[in-house]
Amino acid sequence: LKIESAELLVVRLPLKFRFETSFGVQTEKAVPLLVLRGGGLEGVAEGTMEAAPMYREETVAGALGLLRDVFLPRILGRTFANPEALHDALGSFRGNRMARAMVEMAAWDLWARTLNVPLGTLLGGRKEQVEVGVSLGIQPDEAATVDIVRRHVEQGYRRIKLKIKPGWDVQPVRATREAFPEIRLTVDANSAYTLADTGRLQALDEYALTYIEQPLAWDDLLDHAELQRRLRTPLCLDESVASAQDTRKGLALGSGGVINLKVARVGGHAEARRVHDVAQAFGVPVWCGGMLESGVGRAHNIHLSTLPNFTLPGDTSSASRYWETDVIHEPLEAVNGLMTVPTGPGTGVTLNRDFLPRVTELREEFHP
Ligand code: OSB
Ligand code: MG
Repeated sequence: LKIESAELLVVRLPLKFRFETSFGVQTEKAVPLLVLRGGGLEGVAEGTMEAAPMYREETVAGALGLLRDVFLPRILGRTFANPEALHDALGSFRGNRMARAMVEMAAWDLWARTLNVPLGTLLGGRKEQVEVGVSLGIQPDEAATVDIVRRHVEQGYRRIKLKIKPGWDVQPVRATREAFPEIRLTVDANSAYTLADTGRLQALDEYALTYIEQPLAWDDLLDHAELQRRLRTPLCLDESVASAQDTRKGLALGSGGVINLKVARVGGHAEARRVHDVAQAFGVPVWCGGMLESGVGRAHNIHLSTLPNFTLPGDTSSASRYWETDVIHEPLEAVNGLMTVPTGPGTGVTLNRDFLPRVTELREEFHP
């Protein structure tokens, strides 16, 4: 695994829908992409950090600075035994897992292409298709909620996740459950509640939710454990799990019964696999979360989801839901709630170099 050169891009894509969560409203996405080149091949990864540190502490600007000044200089021109060895070269740095994941995930893609195998196979996955659900933003009222749920149920999505926030929680859940008594339904609060809201969250126990995702603070496992004791519905941890160690601590404390596993949030594929394994040892299912990724990040997510303990539908819905034109050539479309895993080497997807210049706002080349 020789890293001969690198390319860093930031592209800006308009979202096809207005995505409202307890954080605020999103209508477009700045997508950082990292290309690592070696042996006539290239590996590509996507940064999932956002412009502002709302979800976790990382930002696009912070990641670009670190890649330029700290991470890329450590790996350019060097040869590594495998992607894990490359990641170890960044192993003495603290935090910034999404930024480090860009390097790690691009290295996995490059390595899988070098070995001429699909990334999922290299990671130890076996599925040819993965089950997917959909994450729906906050709607203006109950009728609009039921409407958008209906459209996605009709498209075959295997789980509906509704974003909630204090003051808009029981209402959309009750309306959706009354209209669709049988669907697999979940909610995601993106850390908008505190233990003082216990009553409001207990009210959700009536609606047979598969889980309640990240109700409490992004960095808090202890209060989630207390809340879990007060609820029948399993809690699903998202923001508050950044590593396999966090997973162990959270599950040992009883902070939840499900893990939303986002590969970039935990620092890349190797750590994601460790999170997957720790959860499995606790008898806890994982599912693959999303961050409104372009096709590059989406393809990485799909490959990771082929591991056996991904037993609940992920958030990796059809790319065409999000974008008029994606940054890759290949369509990533779910049919009847099943996403087919790309079969080519690596992620199996390739950058659309004709389209990219139209949406690129930053492009830098790096050499040893
Ligand atoms: O909490 O899972 C989340 C999007 C951006 C940031 C955080 C989250 C999300 C989503 C969307 O829920 C998932 C997707 O469709 O990619
Ligand atoms: Mg979430």
